[in-house]
Amino acid sequence: MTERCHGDTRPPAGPRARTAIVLAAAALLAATSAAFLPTTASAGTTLGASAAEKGRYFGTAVAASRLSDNAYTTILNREFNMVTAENEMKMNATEPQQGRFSYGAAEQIVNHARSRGMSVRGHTLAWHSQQPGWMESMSGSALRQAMLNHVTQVATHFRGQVVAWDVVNEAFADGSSGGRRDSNLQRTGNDWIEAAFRAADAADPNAKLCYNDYNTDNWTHAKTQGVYNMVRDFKARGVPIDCVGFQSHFNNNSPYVSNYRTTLSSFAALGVDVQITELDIQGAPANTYRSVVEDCMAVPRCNGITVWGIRDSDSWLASQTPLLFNSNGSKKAAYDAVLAALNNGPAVPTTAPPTSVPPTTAPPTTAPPTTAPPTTPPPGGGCSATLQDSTRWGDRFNSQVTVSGASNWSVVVAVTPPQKVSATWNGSPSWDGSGNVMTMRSNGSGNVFGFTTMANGNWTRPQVLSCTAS
Ligand code: 9MR
Repeated sequence: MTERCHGDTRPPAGPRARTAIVLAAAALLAATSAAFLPTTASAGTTLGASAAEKGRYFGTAVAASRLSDNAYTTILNREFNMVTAENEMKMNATEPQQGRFSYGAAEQIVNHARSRGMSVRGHTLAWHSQQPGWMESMSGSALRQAMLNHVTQVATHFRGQVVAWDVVNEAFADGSSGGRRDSNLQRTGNDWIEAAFRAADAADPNAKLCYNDYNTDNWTHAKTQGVYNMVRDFKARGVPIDCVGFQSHFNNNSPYVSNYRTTLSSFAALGVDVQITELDIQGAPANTYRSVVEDCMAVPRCNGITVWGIRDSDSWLASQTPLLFNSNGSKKAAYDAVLAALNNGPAVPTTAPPTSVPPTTAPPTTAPPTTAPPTTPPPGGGCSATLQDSTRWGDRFNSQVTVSGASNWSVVVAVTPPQKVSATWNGSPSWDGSGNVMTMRSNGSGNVFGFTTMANGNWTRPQVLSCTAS
């Protein structure tokens, strides 16, 4: 069963198709389109590669205005394999005047990310806040129509480039009511959220569609329960929802609590992926960061973590120094704790998640055996490379290649279309024009490299074509 990636056979739009597909995989949101490139990093040494090895992503919020800052992009390109536009995809940015869409800054971020093998989370299609002025003053059916048109236009524009959308952001009230927040959108009728999800589903049936909120981390809070009940209701009625985002802005007023793992697993049990979407923690205590990552790693459907900025100076709460890098770009203790928790965490088990609906396409009958016979490449200039299967998930699998006979080497590996390599580690990859033939060069990380292949319905084992000593 495949992750719904651009390039897959597109499923028919609509709740039934979505439900069947979504239930089939706890997924790395990594595979995108033909421009798909690998994550060039070493497992164990960067956040993105360490997460990828465990079937997850590690992302950050990015501001377009910072992409010209070399120190910023150096960390971004090295550490992360998922990107969220911090403000550039919000309603006021993408439709500043009604019917006039503006995508320049958002596209800068999308292009920066995708040309470097990072995936993109879209944030956000519908929200009571950061609306353009023309929308703020609207109400009733005109507002409903304008909101749905916005969702349709923006999701269509980025179709195939955004792996997950925060379709609706922050629609629940704080406090003890557990109900919806009052807003102009809410006043168009309680069904505005599901209407937005249906519009997004029709516009981009392959993107994961998420509900995203803050202060939903504590399982005992009314707001958490309110969102939970909505998601349960949506799943029961076939509203196309795939995931729930937990912003997880932790501070002294809204601290991390140990029932966070219960929250993540309880939502996941509803049949949605869960993602930590805007993580920052006041003071960045290493132990709390570690706990958050461990909680995600303990929940198979927690498939990714995004921190809300790179350096403390990039944070919306800079004075709280809540991020993983100092303002001068150096790694903080929290960074080391996060990296260790990623590396120590379990891989997503091959048996996860539970599926109560049969997949729309039959599971592969020609799956490779778990212990692969070594691949014998044609003789190269003094080295040989053997490929072994490693972890396998519902939509993708890892392979490990061991090189012998040289310390500086270059190994050519081919995957079978429509397979795509979504992440690599312990080597420097480059690609032929088709994107199906990868040349991996040693980068000082030893003689074993690995990569993740998105199956896209094809489970053929990748082939080593050659090994050349250099
Ligand atoms: O980080 C964002 C900041 O630059 C903006 O000024 C602010 C405006 O509302 O939004 C911040 O991002 C928010 C995100 O979109 C939704 N969750 C809360 C985030 C922090 O306020």
